[in-house]
Amino acid sequence: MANRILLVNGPNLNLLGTREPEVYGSDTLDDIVALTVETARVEELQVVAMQSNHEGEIVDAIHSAREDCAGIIINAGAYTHTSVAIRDALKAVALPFIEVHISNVHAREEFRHRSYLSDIAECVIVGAGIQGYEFAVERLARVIA
Ligand code: CA2
Repeated sequence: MANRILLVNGPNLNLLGTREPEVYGSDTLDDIVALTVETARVEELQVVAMQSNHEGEIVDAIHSAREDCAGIIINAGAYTHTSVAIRDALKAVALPFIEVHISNVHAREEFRHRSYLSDIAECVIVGAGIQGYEFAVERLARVIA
């Protein structure tokens, strides 16, 4: 459907707001979903939000988006740096997607500098905190218009 987008949050992002506030801030996953839904509402878009700690569930959600979504916003968490399966799923459904990271992964450990998703993403937003999800909705709205 042209006015629906999938929001994917990957492993451990359900713990946001409970630990490591110096890295990820004090906002929770619920805050991220609320911000994304509200930003999308202004753009006349609906959000299907999912979070999973399991790679295969994320792959399944991406496959499902092919039926009823026009684009995807994904913070794949640590799977960003490891998952050929999530990359292949995103490539297979061929929907425009935006990769978001709350922290500036490039200012962190070397292993976080590599992304299996970035080169096939429509755009990549890192280090803007949860505002990155707001930017992502605004950008995706333009891309799928
Ligand atoms: O900066 C991001 O958004 C990340 O995708 C977050 C992932 C990390 O593996 C990526 O390299 C960058 C990790 C999310 C873990 O979140 C936690 C929240 C509270 C306590 C512990 C972890």
